[in-house]
Amino acid sequence: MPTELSPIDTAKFVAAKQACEYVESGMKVGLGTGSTAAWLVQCLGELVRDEGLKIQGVPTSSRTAKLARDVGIDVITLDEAKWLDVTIDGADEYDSELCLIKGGGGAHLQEKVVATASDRMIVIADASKKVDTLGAFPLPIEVLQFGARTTEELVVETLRNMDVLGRDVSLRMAGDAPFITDEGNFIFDLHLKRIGNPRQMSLALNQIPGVVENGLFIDICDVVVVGHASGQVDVR
Ligand code: ABF
Repeated sequence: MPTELSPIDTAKFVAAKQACEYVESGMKVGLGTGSTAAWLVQCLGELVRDEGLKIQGVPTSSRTAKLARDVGIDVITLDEAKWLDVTIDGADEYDSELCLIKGGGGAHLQEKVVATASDRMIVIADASKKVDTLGAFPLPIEVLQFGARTTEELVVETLRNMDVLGRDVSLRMAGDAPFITDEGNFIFDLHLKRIGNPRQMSLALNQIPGVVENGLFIDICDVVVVGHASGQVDVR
């Protein structure tokens, strides 16, 4: 383990390290985005360099692609891979049914495409990501720039009919300008506080034409590897 890690980084690191157990030589591996996934990419890079692990990695963002190349992982596109053995990624929240909120890092569209094209999705997280009910973390939705204000109106209208506690919608910013995803889209963050029915919410949002994809992952995650500041790891 790297020396002098903060408690939160210790938790993320041990989860990432443990998740490397799901990776074997010859596999095509989806590489997530975010600070926990960055530890995973570092750990896999070490295995490639020091232990002769041979994998092909499909990154879920331009950030992860750069990091993976920097640590010596053979990077290919999803179209080159076609199908993956496993994807390992972080999450913003997970519940007891392994439903997730993702997209705090702005990459949930590629993350969902890659995870859905994988035999297994392993989430790596520190213990703070576990919730009884999803929704305290704002739910990101990626939307087309074209007609974004109209899409926002339709989202607000849709939320009126849903089982949620909050209904605020905000355009994600990067400084003074809107945040732009790798696909050239905007992100709205939905401050819902509590999502009573994540499945219904996901379907309703994705029916709005300007919505490209929402950050709810339902029936996609197979395992959550939870790291603790003590160095202990649980698998759920
Ligand atoms: C990605 O990174 C995202 O989907 C999620 O938003 C975020 C988790 O970040 P971190 O690992 O930094 O907490 O997995």
